[in-house]
Amino acid sequence: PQIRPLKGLLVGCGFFARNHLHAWSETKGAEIAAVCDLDVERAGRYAEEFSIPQWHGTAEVLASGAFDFVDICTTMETHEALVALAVRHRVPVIVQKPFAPDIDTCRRIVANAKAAGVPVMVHENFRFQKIFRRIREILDSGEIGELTFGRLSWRNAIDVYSNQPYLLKTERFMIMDVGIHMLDLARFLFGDANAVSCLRQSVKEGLAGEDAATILLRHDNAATSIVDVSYASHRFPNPFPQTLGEIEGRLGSIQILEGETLLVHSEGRQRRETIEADGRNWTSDPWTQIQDSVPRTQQHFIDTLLSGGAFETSAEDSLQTYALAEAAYRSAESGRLVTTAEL
Ligand code: NAD
Ligand code: 89Y
Repeated sequence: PQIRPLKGLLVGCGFFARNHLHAWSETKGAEIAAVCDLDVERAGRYAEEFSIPQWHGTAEVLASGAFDFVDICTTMETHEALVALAVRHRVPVIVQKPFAPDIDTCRRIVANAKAAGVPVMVHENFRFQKIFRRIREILDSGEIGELTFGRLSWRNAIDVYSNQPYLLKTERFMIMDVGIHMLDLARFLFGDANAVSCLRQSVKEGLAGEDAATILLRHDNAATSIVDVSYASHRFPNPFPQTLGEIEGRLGSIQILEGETLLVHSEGRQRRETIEADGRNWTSDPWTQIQDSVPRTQQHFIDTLLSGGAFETSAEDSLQTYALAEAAYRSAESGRLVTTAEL
């Protein structure tokens, strides 16, 4: 039987929402029935561009009962109130990273949603990049054995400030903006971590927060990983938005190289694998690798909502990723190793 698509409200018609709207138009089992933004003209422009029948100047329309889910694509300081609004009206939520400005707020959001039984997923799309799905497959095959060490490195100098000017004024900037993606990847690849050491740097002048950070993680399985992120690294050509690095196991290793290339070392040999872009007509370089991950993230949300299973990056699971970011800030402030048990 034909099941009607779930109807969604998209909240926040800013820079990144354009990728969400393109992705929703190809997500099976869902459609966006309305968009909203505090700037209602902005909402109207996106509604027109994406042929969405309704637009509004507030998310209060969630009270109408017309929506099966809400996609929150606003910056972190708005998430607690918006998720609470959705929870009040029993509407399942997918909400962009970073989850909230600090871990206590994340915990309140999770407790509130859990008490009401409303599903909430954090839109954490980097683990849905094809390259990390392929790495996960290689790790699951056992080819490189039990993991011992890894490094995930995001260093570039894109002018992030033109598209996302709010980052200039964000005190918890780089660890929240890209560090959180890397910490989620570290958990996706190596499993949970329990202790963090971190140094933060403000390289560009005039920023409210850090634009670079180096984070050392101790994982539960005794593996060590390093996450390093920077928006002040001048490389030509610019490697944005690639996450580079290496993963070492007892039987082999994987290098993550430029050009979405994996160099897999095992059984005394090396093998090269190159990941191809999906080839969507709405993606464009250099953003393709990120854009291609958005439909997969949203499809996971809808499929899991329909099946009643657990989201990979449920709000509750994301508390563990967030704890690593929170511990990173506390380590940078105190100059010592911080365990997640202390938080
Ligand atoms: P933006 O500032 O360009 O857009 C946010 C929009 O939300 C604005 O138009 C604003 O008016 C609107 N808004 C704010 N509060 C609202 C409310 N209560 N109700 C309705 N509308 C409201 O921000 P952006 O750059 O699009 O980023 C949004 C989020 O997406 C951020 O958390 C950012 O970190 C994240 N992001 C994620 C990725 C990724 O790859 N996952 C990439 C870029 C941005
Ligand atoms: O904000 C960042 C993110 O989350 O992904 C890419 C980005 O938009 C710029 O680096």
